[in-house]
Amino acid sequence: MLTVFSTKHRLHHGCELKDGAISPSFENPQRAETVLARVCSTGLGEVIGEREFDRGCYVAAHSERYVSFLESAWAQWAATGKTHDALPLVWPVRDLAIDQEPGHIDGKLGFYAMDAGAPITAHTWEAVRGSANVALTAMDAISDRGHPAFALCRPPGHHAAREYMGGYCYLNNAAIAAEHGLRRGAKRVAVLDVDFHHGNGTQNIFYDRDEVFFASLHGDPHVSYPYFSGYANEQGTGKGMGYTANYPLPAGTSWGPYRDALQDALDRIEAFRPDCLVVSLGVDTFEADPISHFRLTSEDFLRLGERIASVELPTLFVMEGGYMVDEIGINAVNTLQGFEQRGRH
Ligand code: SP5
Ligand code: ZN
Repeated sequence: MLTVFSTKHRLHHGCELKDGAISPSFENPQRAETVLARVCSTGLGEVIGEREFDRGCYVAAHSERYVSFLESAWAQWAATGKTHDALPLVWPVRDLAIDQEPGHIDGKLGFYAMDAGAPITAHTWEAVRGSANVALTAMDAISDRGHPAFALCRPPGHHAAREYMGGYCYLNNAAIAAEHGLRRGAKRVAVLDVDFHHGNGTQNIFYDRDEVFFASLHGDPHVSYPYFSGYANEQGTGKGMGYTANYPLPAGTSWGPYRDALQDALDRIEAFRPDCLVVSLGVDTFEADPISHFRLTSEDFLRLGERIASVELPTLFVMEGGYMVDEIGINAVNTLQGFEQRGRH
């Protein structure tokens, strides 16, 4: 399988607010390096760098003013004399003004963020653009050749919505790739999100659309981040009604019940008859993940890949979460190898 990787991810490493304190983010550069090392040591296939893409490719999934904010946020923050990571501290919830973009950078950060888990540092935008370009390059490979590909994205993307960042995510790499697939001629694209956390950003971007079917398996939002989305009754709106499927699962979920939900999602994807499949591949469903609560083993990721292959679609895997750095490479590449083994039979 072809892997696309950008060295630009190394430019981004920041802090997050957790457990009442600011500390280094679980989402760190070592994650992508460990996955790359495993791709190479297992001989998964060729590794190529990312190509450049127009800003219009990002604006296909995000608003113009949000992309402008991401481009200029660090400069505006630094202009106030600050040198540490930019994080938001106030949010426009419920009856506060959500239609008026503030001028001050502190207001802008809250306006364009869902949490204090997506720090902006001096070179964050370069890394974020590199990550989106990785996903776009990999989607081109699928559109050109119909072969599967692995976009080794970092930072991840699935919490990023049309107009806000959060949960380590800025641009939604999977959504940007799906939009690119549609522009390249696909009539319908399915997105399957297997990260432990609900793919709220991807859901938001495609909620009213019927040419993208979105399915997500994740920790029940009643007890798991991001808490405010991912319930089973979220099924889409307008002509998008019925084109979003959520599978909230209890803490402690292991392969058996996970597999049953996965099979239901895959059956629905097949019924949708998409031209290609984008998989938001988070491996934070692993039993030893430090911030998540499922119990998949490294072996289970082989079976996950096999099941995904069973729908026999041109497939783009996009790296999302996974924070047990020692095993992230094994678990991500096990999924890809499971997929390829099934494809050979
Ligand atoms: C892409 C992705 O997987 N984003 C996940 C963002 C999760 N952010 C909230 C993490 C909450 C961590 N709380 C547990 C701290 C352990 N001491
Ligand atoms: Zn996650």
